Amino acid sequence: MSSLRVILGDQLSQSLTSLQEIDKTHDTVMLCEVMEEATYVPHHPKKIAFLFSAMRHFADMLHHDGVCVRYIKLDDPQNTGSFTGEVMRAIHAVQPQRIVVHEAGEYRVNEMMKEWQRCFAIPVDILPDNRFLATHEEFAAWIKDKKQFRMEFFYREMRKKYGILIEPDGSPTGGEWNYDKENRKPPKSGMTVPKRIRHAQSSITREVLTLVHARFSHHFGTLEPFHYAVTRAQALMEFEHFIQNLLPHFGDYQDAMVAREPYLYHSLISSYLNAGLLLPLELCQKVEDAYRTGAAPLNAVEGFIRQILGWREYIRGMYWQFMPEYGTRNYLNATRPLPDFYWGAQTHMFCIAETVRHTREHAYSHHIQRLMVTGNFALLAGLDVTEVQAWYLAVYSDAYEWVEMPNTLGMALYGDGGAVASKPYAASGKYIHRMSNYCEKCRYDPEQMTGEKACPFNALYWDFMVRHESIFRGNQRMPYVFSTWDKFAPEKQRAIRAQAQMSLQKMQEGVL
Ligand code: FAD
Ligand code: DLZ
Ligand code: SF4
Repeated sequence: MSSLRVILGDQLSQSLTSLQEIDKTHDTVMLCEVMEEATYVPHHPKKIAFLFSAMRHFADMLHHDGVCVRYIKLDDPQNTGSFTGEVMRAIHAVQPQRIVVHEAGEYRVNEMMKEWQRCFAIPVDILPDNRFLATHEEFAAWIKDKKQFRMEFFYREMRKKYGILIEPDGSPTGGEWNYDKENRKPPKSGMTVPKRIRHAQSSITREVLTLVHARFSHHFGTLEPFHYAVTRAQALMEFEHFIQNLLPHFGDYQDAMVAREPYLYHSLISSYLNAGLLLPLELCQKVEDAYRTGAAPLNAVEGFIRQILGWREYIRGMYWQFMPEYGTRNYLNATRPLPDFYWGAQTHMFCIAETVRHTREHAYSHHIQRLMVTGNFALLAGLDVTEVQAWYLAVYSDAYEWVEMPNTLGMALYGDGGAVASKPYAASGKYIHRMSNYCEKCRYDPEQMTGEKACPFNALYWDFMVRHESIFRGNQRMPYVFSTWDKFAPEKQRAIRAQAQMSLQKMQEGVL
C-alpha cells in the first residue's frame, strides 16, 4: 500500500516510526513550509529560518538516503499556505493509498489531522510520537487519583524506568534524588563563560535567510547573525561542546543571570531537541556518562537530567492531560494589556530590557530570565494570560504550544490554579538582585520599596499578594508572606499599594 508520510517541521527525526517503516519503493515523504504555521503567531525570524533550514537539510538527507521526497517551499507558486491545502494537493499529485502522520505537538494541529480522518477519501493513520519518554497512557496512569501533580515524583518514576542515575540496588546515585539546592549560586563577579560554537551558513541556510528576510522582517527579532545548528550532526557537535566545556558549571549557575551573557552555562539545545534533531534519551545518557567518567559533578549532571527526563516530559504530560480546557484557564483573572516593552520599547527596568534584548537578538533567553524576569513581572502586574502566552510562543526559537503553555500559564503565571506550580513564582527585586548583576546597572534601586527610585518589582510583589490574599494566605508553602505583611504599619501598607498603582500607571503610559 503506497503511503504519503507527512513530516511536520518539529518532527525532524529519522527514528520516527513512520520513517523506520517506510517502503522506499512506493512511499513519498512530504514536508511543507506554510504561511499558516509561520504566522499563527508572529514567530521570531530566527525561529522561522532555523526551522525552514533544518527542514530543508532533513529533506536533503532523506533524498540522499533513497527516499522519494516532496518538499514544498514557502515561495512555491502553487503553495496553498496550509497543511490541509498541501496534503490535498499531494493526494492529487501522488495518488497515495493512505496518509501516515505522527501526532502533532500542538493540540490545534492534532485536531486538524483528525479532521483529515473525517474528510479525506483515503485512510489517515495518526501514529504516536515515539520520541518522548513517557506515553500519554503512562502519564494518565501516574496522574490518576492524585490531588497534586508534583514533577518531583513523576521524575523519580522516570529515573527508575530508564535506569538513569540509578545504582544497582535501585537507589538514586549519590543517595539523593534531587540536588536542586546546589543549583542556585549567584554569579561571581567578572565571570567569563567559554565561547559558543557558531555554525557556518550552508547555501541552503543562505537561501532561507533571504526568504525569511523578504517575508518576515516585520516580525519582532533580528535575523542575523545566524549561527544555529541546522542538522543533527551540527546539533550533536554543539551538545558535545556543552558537555566538555559547560556542563561542569551548569549545576552551580543554573539560576544565575549576567548582563551581556545570554547563555551562561546553559546547553542551548531546546530548539534542536524540540525540532527532533536531538533525542531526549541520548542526551540524558551522554550526560550520565560524563558523570561516570568523572567529567562533570553530580549536581550538574542530575540538574540537567532533571530538566529533560523530569520537567520536559512532565510539562508535555500536563499539556495533553488537560487540553483543550487547560488553554482557557485564567485562575487569577489577569487581563492587563501586555506593555510595549515586551516588544522592545524602552523601559528603565534593566532586567526586563536586558532579557528582551537577549530575546530579540537570539530568539533565546534562559529559564530564569523567562521565569523570574519577564514571567515574574507579568505575574505581578496581572498581564493578560493569553497575550503573555502568545508572546512566549512567538519570540523563542524553541517554542511550541505543548511546552510553552504549561510553562507560561502554569509555572510563570499561576494561571492554571497551581496544577504545575505549588506556589506562585512571585519575587521582589531582591531575588533578581541576588541572582544577577542587573540591578547595579539599573535606574531603580532593589532595596527601596517606595519613592521615585524604588524597584517596581518590590511594591508590585506585595500588591500581587494582597490582591490575591484569599487564595494565598492559606498556602502552606508561603508561611512568611502574610505574617510579614501583617507586621507592616497601615501607612506603610497604603504607601506600598499606592506605589504599585503608580508603577502600573507608568507602565501604561510607557514610562516605567
Ligand atoms: P537548559 O537550561 O540547558 O536545560 C536543558 C534542557 O532541559 C532544555 O533544553 C529543555 O529541553 C529542558 N527544560 C528545562 N526546563 C524545562 C521546562 N521548564 N520545560 C520543558 N523543558 C525544560 N522550553 C521550551 O523548550 N520551549 C518553550 O516554549 C518554553 N517556554 C517557556 C516559557 C516560560 C515562561 C518558562 C519559564 C520556561 C519555558 N521553557 C520553554 C523552559 C526553559 O526555559 C527552556 O527549555 C530553556 O530555557 C531552554 O534553554 P536551554 O536549552 O539552554 O536549557
Ligand atoms: C513553527 C513552524 C513554522 C514557523 N513553520 C512551519 C512550516 O512551515 N511547516 C511545518 O511543517 N512546521 C512549521 N512549524 C512547526 C509547526 O508549527 C509544528 O509542527 C506544529 O505546531 C505542530 O507541533
Ligand atoms: Fe530589575 Fe528592579 Fe533590579 Fe532594576 S532594580 S534591574 S527593575 S530588579
